[in-house]
Amino acid sequence: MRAVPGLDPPEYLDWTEDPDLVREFGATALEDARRAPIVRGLTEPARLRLYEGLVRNRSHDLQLKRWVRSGVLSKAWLGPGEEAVTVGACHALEAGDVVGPMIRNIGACHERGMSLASMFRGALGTEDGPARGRDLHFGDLGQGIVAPISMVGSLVPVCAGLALAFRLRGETRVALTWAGDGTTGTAAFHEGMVSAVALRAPLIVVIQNNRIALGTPLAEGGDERLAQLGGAYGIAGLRVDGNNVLDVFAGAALARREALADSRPVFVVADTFRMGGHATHDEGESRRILPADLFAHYGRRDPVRTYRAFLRQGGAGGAPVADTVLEEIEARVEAEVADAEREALASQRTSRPEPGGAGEGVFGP
Ligand SMILES: Cc1ncc(C[n+]2csc(CCOP(=O)(O)OP(=O)(O)O)c2C)c(N)n1
Ligand SMILES: [Mg+2]
Repeated sequence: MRAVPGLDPPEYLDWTEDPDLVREFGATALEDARRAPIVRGLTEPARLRLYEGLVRNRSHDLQLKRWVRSGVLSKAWLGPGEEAVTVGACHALEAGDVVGPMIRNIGACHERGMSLASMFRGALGTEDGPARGRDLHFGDLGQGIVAPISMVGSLVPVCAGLALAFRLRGETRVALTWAGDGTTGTAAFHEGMVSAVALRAPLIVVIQNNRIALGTPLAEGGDERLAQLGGAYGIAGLRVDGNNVLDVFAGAALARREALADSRPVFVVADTFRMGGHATHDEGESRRILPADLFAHYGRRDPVRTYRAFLRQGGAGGAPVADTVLEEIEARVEAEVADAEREALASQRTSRPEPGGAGEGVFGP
């Protein structure tokens, strides 16, 4: 897909295909004996849907950033470089499963059924948006998408409760949520995990280790601590390459199987990197406090472009995909974003929330 000067990180603007990294991508996807058959079993349409999801997630974020640059929005929370952690996990779920995305996982909304137009309306806070302009954290319970909760960690007990309800009703459903490296230190995360283990809830928690929490870099040894977190709760913890959408997909699919078979929570620990700031306001700070070689390392492993190169080459049970097929996907998503942008901007003009209705549809005294 096209890189956009001024919006994409410099590493993506300079990105060139590295045959060794494309080979590494395929090898990683087949490294684990239990995950390899899941990867090999992916049909071509399913592989292409994963690519489309990555392009949609990246394009969504670029549109929000465009709006920040042009003054339509004051700020946006984006996830450049982390898209595979969201898209791979969502595609491993079945209809009826529930997701609880955090700010870095907004792609879960479109990959689980919300339209980009609705999401853009949510970002612009319009009355006809998913939260009716009350909150920028939106979801759609009708489609199994719990809205993010600002207080990090709080989605873990909420999703544990949903998963418990599925088990008690004898339903074959799981709840999946994401928790950042920083979030694993909260009481809510711990309380949610202890409850899920004790009550045998089929909950998947994707530990999204992007090596930073706001402006606090991961402490030395943090990677290993997170990889072994499952031991603290006596549950399985699969470790996946968070920049490899096939590995995340297979890890999450396996986690789903195990969570349901054994009625218990499972961790999927995804190693990745935040190529931007916590939000659009502090991108410069990230560059100052994190080592440049981390940006270089993960920049070369852009989850969207590396997967595209892998698809073109073929491998892991898939035939080479023609450029025209990939270009057609990119053009389709580009048109989807342009239409959604137009619709949401029209809503911004015609569907502003009335101040007098601010108390409607919200909990409060
Ligand atoms: C309970 C709580 N404490 C502090 C904050 C402020 N805060 C928002 S995001 C964030 C960092 C979270 O880091 P991490 O879990 O690694 O997620 P990331 O932003 O890296 O995806 C913090 C401290 C919050 N929202 N909730
Ligand atoms: Mg983090």
